Amino acid sequence: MRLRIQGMRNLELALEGLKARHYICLLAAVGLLWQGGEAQKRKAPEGYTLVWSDEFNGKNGSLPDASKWTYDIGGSGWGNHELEYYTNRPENARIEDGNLVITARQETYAGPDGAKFDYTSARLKTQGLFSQAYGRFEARIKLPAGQGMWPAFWMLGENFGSVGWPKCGEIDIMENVGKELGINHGSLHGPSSTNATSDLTATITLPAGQKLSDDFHVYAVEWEPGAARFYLDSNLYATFAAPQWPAGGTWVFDHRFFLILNVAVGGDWPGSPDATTVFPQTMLVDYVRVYKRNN
Ligand SMILES: [Ca+2]
Repeated sequence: MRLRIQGMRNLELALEGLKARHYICLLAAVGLLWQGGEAQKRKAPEGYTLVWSDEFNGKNGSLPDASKWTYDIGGSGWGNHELEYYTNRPENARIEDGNLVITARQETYAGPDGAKFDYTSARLKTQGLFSQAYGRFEARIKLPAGQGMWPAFWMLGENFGSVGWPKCGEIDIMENVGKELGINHGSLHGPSSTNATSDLTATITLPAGQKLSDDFHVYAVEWEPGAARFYLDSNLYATFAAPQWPAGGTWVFDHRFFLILNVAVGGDWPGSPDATTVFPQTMLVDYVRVYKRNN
């Protein structure tokens, strides 16, 4: 902000007697100044170097960057009896005011086989476009709210297509069920010889009844060989290490993972929306940034 005010004063002073060409040059210079401020805000956490990001700063109404994101499309229930049909329409995922906006809508929507759904939403992923083993993965997100909402920022092993779930591994950086307005869940899921999955999971609750849907928060995991640390903003709330992994399970967190952002509606965990649920609901994502640890 300081840079911008300085820039505006310089602009006013310099405007007197300048021709349009000079004015445009000056605007470009102010732009550079302001970008400098943005770059400073984007400074990597200590010990890390930024390797991939999407700031979602494209034109209002535009689709997410196709070089970075692809979609899961359909209404299979996604293994959890979810109620939504995921589309790649701008009505369900678009850029608005510097954010990716994923919108869960209540509407009648027919899939290609004619099956009808009561809700639509979107599920974006970097599968086939970007994946990484280890590092810091973070997103600044303002959550939707309400019974039946199930927003998530998470990752699956890149080998999902060949070995399937849960052998590929799952890292959940942000998961929230809309009836728990102030609670974020961070989890690791893997295969098990004795149960359906092997898991470690933890929660962090905002103080004083605050809601995750009231404001943006930074959800992050710092992942390295044999360990993953989970953060909400600057609060470290869980450290999961390979030696803690449940008996019968396998630590499957030593290969590349890709990113997923979605808002599910309904399903086994959150339960269905009810009369209290307000539609549409939006998840706003200001940015997703991935860092590598400096060694
Ligand atoms: Ca942004």
